[in-house]
Amino acid sequence: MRQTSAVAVLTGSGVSAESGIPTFRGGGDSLWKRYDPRELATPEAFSRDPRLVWEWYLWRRSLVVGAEPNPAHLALAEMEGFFSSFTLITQNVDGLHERAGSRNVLELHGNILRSRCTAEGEISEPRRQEVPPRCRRCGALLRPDVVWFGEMLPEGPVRAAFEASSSCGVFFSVGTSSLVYPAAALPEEARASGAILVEINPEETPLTRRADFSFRESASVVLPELVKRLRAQGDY
Ligand code: BV8
Repeated sequence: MRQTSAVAVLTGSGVSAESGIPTFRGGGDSLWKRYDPRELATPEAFSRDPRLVWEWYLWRRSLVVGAEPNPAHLALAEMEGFFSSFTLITQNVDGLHERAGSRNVLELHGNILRSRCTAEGEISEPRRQEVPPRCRRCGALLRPDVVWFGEMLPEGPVRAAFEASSSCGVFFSVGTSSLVYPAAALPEEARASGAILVEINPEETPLTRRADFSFRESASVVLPELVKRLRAQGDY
């Protein structure tokens, strides 16, 4: 870490797990264990049953609103100040990195707290409390401003994420099962460009055998410890 000036970090839902937000594949004790997120987070599910999809997102929004950033989020926000180039790329839609103080955040999959008009494509607000909500400007259905399976990711954040991955000295993959593309291609991009690849995950993933270091531990333990050592040794 002391030899590099550029760090990139990819986070997944495991980073928010300790803020009380269930991960996708962990199942957890979530009310929606009977539904597979990969079934609900799709345009097909939304056109088939917008009310059901909105009930799922409104429930998840209530978890996000009630959640606080945990030590992993806070450590990443502090680490940003240690390097001249630090890019935080997240698959998460909960906005907890920004709430923890991270500034250079790339939201690859959008943000669950924003709604978008399905007719105009713009960010909008509901005209009144109804499910599914409708656009206050034109009355069309609103949708959560997130990227569903089968949808393209936002071009700007994706380009910036690949640029950061291919130009960093150290790349961290934290709290992600490394299954969802194109996000899961970023660690490979970093490695192919000569970066040191570090994984932090209590479980093994398809990335584990490709990583230079893989900590079989939770993010809220490893990241604060890493920041503490960097602060102690560095002239940060
Ligand atoms: C795309 C927003 C181009 C919504 C999400 C067939 C048809 C169409 C597409 C595909 C297809 N086959 C494959 C694809 C591509 C597809 C894909 O990758 N599918 C996978 C399942 C195989 N990708 C897409 O569709 C993407 N778009 O490719 O467009 C295209 C277009 C048309 C046709 C073809 C291609 C869009 C992907 C974005 C989907 N939206 N979220 C919402 O949130 O509701 S993805 C969703 O999964 C979340 O963003 C989540 O972050 C992400 C990845 O999951 P993880 O974050 O890794 O979470 P997970 O639960 O899996 O793992 C948690 C990990 O944390 C675990 O490993 C656990 O051990 C660890 N953990 C737990 N506790 C801790 C911890 N780690 C550290 N500390 C802890 N305390």
